[in-house]
Amino acid sequence: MKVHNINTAESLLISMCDERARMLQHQFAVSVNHVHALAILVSTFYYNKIPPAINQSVFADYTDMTSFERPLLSGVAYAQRVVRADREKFENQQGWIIKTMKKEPSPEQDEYAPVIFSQETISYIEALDMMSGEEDRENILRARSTGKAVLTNPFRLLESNHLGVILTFPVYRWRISSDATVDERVKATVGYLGGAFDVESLVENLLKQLAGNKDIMVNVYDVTNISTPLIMYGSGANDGYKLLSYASMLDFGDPFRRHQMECRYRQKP
Ligand code: WA2
Repeated sequence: MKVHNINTAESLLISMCDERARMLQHQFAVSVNHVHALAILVSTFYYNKIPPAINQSVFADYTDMTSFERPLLSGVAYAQRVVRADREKFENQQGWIIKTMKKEPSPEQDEYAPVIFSQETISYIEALDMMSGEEDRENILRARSTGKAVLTNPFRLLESNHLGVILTFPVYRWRISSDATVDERVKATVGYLGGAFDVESLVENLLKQLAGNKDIMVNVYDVTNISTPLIMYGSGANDGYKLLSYASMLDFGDPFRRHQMECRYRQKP
């Protein structure tokens, strides 16, 4: 790309960065909304209907047919809350034992969050206790005590090993008022509906489709802790044309976290 005026180059960079941030934020929000609806689906048709109208095969079909609604998610799953006293009964009913995220039989814990339903794209997390992974566990605890959608730090996801974040919604046994206490929320928790944002490959796909993609470098950071930004997308390498850069704000809907997109030219414009 050649422009003869640095102001033109700068306004072009700003508009390209803002456009990308807007698109990413939109696709993120759409995906989060649909996972919210899935959490309500499980509550309605698994817990509030006798006999339950959802099993693994129904969940797999439904999530497969609606995957177009969640463009940035590589898969969704439901993990049921199981307390220590109920583990044996639960395992007998399921016909399998709870495993850790390292695929070993789970040692005894106060409580577990084994996956009982999963979209086929991430079927490898079936039977895994999501509380045995640090990032997933923090999400589960924060989701159930706030009642809100929460996101993890960026980290390497299971199997794909792609950089991404996990989204978690709590599922409560009964309708819970919006001013319920943390204690009431924890007591009412029956499980967690979540999904994996495969940022590394799905954001790449999104950006590839846009004009000017070859001219600019895009990095996305979790800047919740401003002194230690965490790379979420991009190489993070400090190269490209350093004299001109721009950061667009991103809002992924978790008020506990801050994200931003940083853009610069690959070469002097
Ligand atoms: N799902 C897919 N890949 C993962 C992962 C995960 N968690 N964690 C690490 N790699 C069922 O919060 C509940 C999904 C966790 C939800």
